[in-house]
Amino acid sequence: MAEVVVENFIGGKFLSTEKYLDSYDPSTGVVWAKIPDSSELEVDQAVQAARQAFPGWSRTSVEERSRLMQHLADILESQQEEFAQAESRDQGKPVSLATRIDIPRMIYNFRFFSTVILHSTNSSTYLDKAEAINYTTTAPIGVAGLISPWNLPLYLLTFKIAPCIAFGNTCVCKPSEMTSVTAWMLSKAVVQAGIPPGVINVVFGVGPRAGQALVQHPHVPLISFTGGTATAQHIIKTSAPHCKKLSLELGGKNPSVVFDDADFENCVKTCVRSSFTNQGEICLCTSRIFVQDTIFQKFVDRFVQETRKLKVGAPKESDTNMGALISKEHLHKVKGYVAIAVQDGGLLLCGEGKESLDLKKENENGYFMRPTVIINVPDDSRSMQEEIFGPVTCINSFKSEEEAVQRANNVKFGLAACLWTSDVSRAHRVGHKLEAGTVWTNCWLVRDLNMPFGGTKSSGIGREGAKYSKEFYTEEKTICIKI
Ligand code: TXE
Repeated sequence: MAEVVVENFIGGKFLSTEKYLDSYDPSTGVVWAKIPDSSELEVDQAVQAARQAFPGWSRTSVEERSRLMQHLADILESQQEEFAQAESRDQGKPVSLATRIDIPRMIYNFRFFSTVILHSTNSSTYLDKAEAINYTTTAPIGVAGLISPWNLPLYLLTFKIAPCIAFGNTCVCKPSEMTSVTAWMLSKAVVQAGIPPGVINVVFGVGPRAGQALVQHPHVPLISFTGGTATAQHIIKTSAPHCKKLSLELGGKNPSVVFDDADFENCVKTCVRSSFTNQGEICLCTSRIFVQDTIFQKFVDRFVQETRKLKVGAPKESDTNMGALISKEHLHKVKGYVAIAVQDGGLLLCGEGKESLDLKKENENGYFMRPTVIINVPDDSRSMQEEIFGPVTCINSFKSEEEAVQRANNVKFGLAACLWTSDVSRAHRVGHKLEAGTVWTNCWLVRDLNMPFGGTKSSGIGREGAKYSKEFYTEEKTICIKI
């Protein structure tokens, strides 16, 4: 019997559906929630509710929108513990990680964008020869379709909802069917905060049905999507007839480039964290490490030593470093990439196939694997080219800076990269050459929402963050007046 039965949130009301999906607790393999299996009917109901709410919401003052978002953040802050527990049950991540990262970031997303709109300005110019002034106005666009993935469920969904409603749009959200419970909990907080009915709507279900209905709905002019590149390609194709505005935040195959003048201990520990946080299920995680040959063996030895210290087990235990992967199918996919890396010539040093798991009885049917380190995998191996999206890192050595840059860039992705050196000139020089939307130097996952966030190449289209979200979630117009 499922502990939780999720309902669609449409026009401020919680509505049941005829059909439901099972949602599993990844740490036990047991069904813990039932999720609505919505069709285009429910999606259309949600779009109509969002359309009805749009005129009122778009005319609401920025001060009032900001106040309501801050009030929502206050309510979420008072419920952090419940959200962290539910996020962990849904996604398999350690409760400690949800408590430290996911839930505070959800709250920060609302607080940050609620203040951005209070200081937003537009541009103007004066043409002296024509004796004319030009100025721009920005207006919200309408109903946004917000489609989010399972790895950071609330972190990424609210990174869409917050700017969307802050700039005066309304939205229909479609969270991943594998992690829907906390979006339903968020909906209850939205009601408590007094955000008008229809401003935020949440429809649950599988991508090809509910998600697809949103992508193809004629009255949803913009789609913000985070997920796999293959799905994004399908969304581009099927939304094309409506010329929709798209923001696509996709996968990565992120390199870390380590020179022999790096701050060694900090570098090793941060590379372990960037490889295995959230079971490696973050688009910004490191999955390829290139180490200068002069320190390669020293680095590998320390990296494996630190990796072996990670505790894999029950997400609710405070000393758990790595929880369960999202699903049985995903665990199988990730293990498949380990086999490919070894078949292609890589040397397995620790993790899957090397060390056994030490799980409690209740977790024996969970989707766990040990963090895995493989060295000397050829660059053209599928495990070095494709996004694994799990706790697997491949480490290779390089001789020259040119070789490191060429190999780090030798993938179709370009989301993020890390660079480790104490040489300031090299930090700038190599940072400019790495093909990535974000390059972290001597750090990882330091995020400033004022700065553009998004990938190059097959890692996505568009940028999100303060002014960049304003560009996506509003339409700019130029008014020219003859003096
Ligand atoms: O993504 P999907 P998944 C990558 C990662 C992962 C792969 C697949 O490599 O292994 O994507 O993950 C909805 N029309 N990332 O399965 O399938 C779906 O219901 C409309 C990187 O989670 O793309 C879910 O809500 N919507 C990424 C969302 O799209 C559709 C984070 C993502 O599902 C749809 C997650 C359709 N036809 C995965 N099909 C990152 N950059 O963080 C599916 N969906």
